[in-house]
Amino acid sequence: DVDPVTIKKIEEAYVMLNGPDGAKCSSLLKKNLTKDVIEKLKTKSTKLGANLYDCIRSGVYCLDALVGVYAPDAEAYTLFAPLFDKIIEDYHGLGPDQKQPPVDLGEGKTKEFPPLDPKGKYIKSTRIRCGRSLNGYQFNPCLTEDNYLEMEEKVKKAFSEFSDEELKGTYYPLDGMSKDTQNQLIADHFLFKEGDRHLQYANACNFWPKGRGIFHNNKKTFLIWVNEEDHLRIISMQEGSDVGAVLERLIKGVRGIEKQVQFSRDDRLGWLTFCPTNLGSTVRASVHIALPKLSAREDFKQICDKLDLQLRGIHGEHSESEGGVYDISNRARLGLSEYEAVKKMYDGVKNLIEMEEKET
Ligand code: ADP
Ligand code: CIR
Repeated sequence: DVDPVTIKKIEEAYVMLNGPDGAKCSSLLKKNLTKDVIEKLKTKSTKLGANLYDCIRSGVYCLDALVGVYAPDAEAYTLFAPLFDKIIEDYHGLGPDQKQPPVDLGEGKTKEFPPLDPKGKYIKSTRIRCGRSLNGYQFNPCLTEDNYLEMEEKVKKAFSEFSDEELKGTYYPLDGMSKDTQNQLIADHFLFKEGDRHLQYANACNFWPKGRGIFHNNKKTFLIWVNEEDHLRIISMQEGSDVGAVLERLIKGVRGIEKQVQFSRDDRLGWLTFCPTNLGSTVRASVHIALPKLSAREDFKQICDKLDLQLRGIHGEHSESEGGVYDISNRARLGLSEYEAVKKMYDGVKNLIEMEEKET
């Protein structure tokens, strides 16, 4: 099924990752792409024609990847399970016999998350996002230009139907947006960055900027990214540390859009996303936070790891901290509900603040 040139590229990827060129690579792809996995999977392809090389291409080119794989289509998660399941287990801790629990967005429970830092000493802002894939459409590498344009039309229509005042807003297509506007939105943490290498090497940026864009309300507290890494990224964010308020708005948004559009869900993997790290609840709840004493400790990253928290830089994934401000979020998204994912971040960050206050 798979042509010999591609099979050779898969075999060469193994040699490269495990040779001198791959010495500095510590991705989950490198760890889990064993000879045995390659033998099992190298000749397989999905109904849409996606093969193992399509799944690993990003991690082969981006040796700084943490993970290094993407699913070109939904079938890839099952067809290439010997690779994806290992990576999913390493990243989320979801074992082969475990599955995503039912949806629990936290409705009626947002009062459990009062402001984490009421005096505003540490936390600058709070953001919760989730991802969704439109039913009937594949992931980025398998989408045509027409698919992108159709999907954009569908979701634009859905956005125009929001009835809640807080959610109402405007859709801004990337195609035709001035560079200044785009750069300002990126700098202010509202819009996805341009030219992500990991996505480009995954063939996820075809026909860019066609069909891509951002919807947001006036206050920029409710935003939706269209056709970047996932079909939709639904985002609620605001200054300060009121996690409950941010979650409340996200729930309203998710419920609002669900009335209009159907999303792809898998019984075991939950909401389907392009990257295996986002499966399940798809929730990344984060704060921008400065913890000067704690973050000066050599074991700061290990402290966060132990609390199942992920550290990112100030401009998101693969960026650096600036002025001592970090992006700290829940790490796992699969195997726990949306509510539990937010709670992981909430309890973990609460813990970090207590530790900061005890440091001398
Ligand atoms: P994602 O969260 O969608 O996985 P990124 O890590 O690239 O993607 O972050 C996207 C943008 O969201 C970046 O500009 C990042 O700085 C911003 N961001 C993340 N968390 C917060 C937060 N708590 N407050 C403000 N901006 C945030
Ligand atoms: C990587 O492997 O680094 C990128 N493909 C992004 C992976 C998801 N991000 C993450 O867990 N921080």
